Amino acid sequence: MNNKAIITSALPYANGEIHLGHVASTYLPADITTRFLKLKGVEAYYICASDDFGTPILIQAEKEKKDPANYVKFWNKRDLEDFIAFGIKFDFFYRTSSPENIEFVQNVFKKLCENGHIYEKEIIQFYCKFDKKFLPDRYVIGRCPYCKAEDQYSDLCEKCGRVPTEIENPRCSICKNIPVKEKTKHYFFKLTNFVKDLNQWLEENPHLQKDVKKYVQNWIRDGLVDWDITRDISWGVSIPEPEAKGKVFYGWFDNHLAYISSTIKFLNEKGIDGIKFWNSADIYHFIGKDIVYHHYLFLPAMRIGIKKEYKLPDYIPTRGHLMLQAKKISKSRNWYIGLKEFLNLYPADYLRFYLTSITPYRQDDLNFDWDEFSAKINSELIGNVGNFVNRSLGFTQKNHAGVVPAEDQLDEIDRDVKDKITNFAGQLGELMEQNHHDRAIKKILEFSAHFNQYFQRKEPWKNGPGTKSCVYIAVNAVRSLSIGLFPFLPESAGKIWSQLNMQGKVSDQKWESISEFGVKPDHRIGDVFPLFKKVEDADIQKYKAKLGSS
Ligand code: B3M
Ligand code: ZN
Repeated sequence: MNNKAIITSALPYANGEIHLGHVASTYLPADITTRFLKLKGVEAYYICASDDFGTPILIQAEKEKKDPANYVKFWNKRDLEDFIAFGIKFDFFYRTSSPENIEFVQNVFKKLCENGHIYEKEIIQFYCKFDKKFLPDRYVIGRCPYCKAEDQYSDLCEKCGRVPTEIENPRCSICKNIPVKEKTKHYFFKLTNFVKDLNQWLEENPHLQKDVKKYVQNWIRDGLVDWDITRDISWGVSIPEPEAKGKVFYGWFDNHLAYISSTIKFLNEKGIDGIKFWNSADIYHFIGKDIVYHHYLFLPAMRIGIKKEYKLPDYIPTRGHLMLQAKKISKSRNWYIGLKEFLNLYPADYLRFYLTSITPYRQDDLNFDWDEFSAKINSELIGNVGNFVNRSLGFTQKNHAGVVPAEDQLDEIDRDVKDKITNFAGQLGELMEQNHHDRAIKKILEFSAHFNQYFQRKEPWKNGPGTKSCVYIAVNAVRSLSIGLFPFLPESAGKIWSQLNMQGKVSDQKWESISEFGVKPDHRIGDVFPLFKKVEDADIQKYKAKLGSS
């Protein structure tokens, strides 16, 4: 394992609130991995930023009659607040519209030009004579040529999900007049220059997911197309060429460069050489499956295009989309749950537990189901983990005056469960390193269930021979659980740690110490209280009914 790592997750567009669909596949897994790596002693930094530029954002800001710069500033702040409430701990959260990123993007463009990867071409674009504007992407609405749905964007039909080649009955989305077609000069990135290098990188990188890799290799085989990186709008990184006045870069040209520019700024300010660190670290970009194309093709091609001054990613963990009650999440149809709204109902750890346990390390879609959420929290988190922690610590408090006894005698069963603790750090760590967070959670549940049975079987309340060993072992298993749970449920892990009355913070422990017997005889534990509160069915039915109606 590399002792340095940079972790990023897809940058949220600064144009609306974070909802459950955003967090399941990217922010939460990235946060869990970062917390794990830190426990492993890796110098790991989790870097993110708001994605501030692009046509959809400009349109939204105009609709709300706001200046785009103020508009994105608002969402940058709000998004970060929501992430923090969810226990997502970025080391740095910046923005794609930062001066550092703008300068960096323009430099990358110049280098790509020098290296022969950019060319100019005249194209035909819609133009609105009333607004005196070119109309890229979402500025044109019309009828979808495939499903005939009205009022669809020219670059995406939200009804059938296809990308229209040419929208029917086009209109300007601002004034609804019919646009004309005009010539404009655009810059293109020669993606086709990189077929060989991309194939080689895909082939040689051992950490990329196999199924995603296959996909991407097929795209390359079917033929890549050069990429129009220009937009005739005012909101974006301006193109540093005198003849490109009034033109900006397409949002996907600049946004992923903020992974690098934000990291460099953050590290340099810490007194660390940012570029050197980047190039010697493992690089992780956590994404959802809808942006595979951008992260497996554009992003590496651009880094190769500037002669790999910045290392290519080692890991691009890609996960599927979250559905809600088996239906596609849609903000316009009000079929979504805002993160903030959810966290007003339940603790962050409930959601972190549930989402992790239903999210495999694959591209399959996932489903948030209120009843399943309630069942999992009540039976697994509370009935298993909460119960074991509470009964062993409660028993120690009540029957041993809160003082952990020394082992008296050990039998086969005791030795067997002690082995479980000794092997736990390695077994759990292996799943974490392979990015299988769902399986790791399952392993934790198995561990806890096993110790629950052990406690039950040993019947320490009868106070027979071996009781002291049982209490000693059980309390130590609680300690192991606390550290193992920390990446997933940081708040609850902290509570367990303080009920154990251990020194320091659980976040400062070493992963390997999961397998140590760190609670010594004569140690006095702290106050014991239930970790979780049951999810009530009446509430769940209420929330279910509310969904989709506003
Ligand atoms: N802002 C959001 C998305 O398409 C987009 C990600 C940028 S990552 C560099 O999911
Ligand atoms: Zn118009």
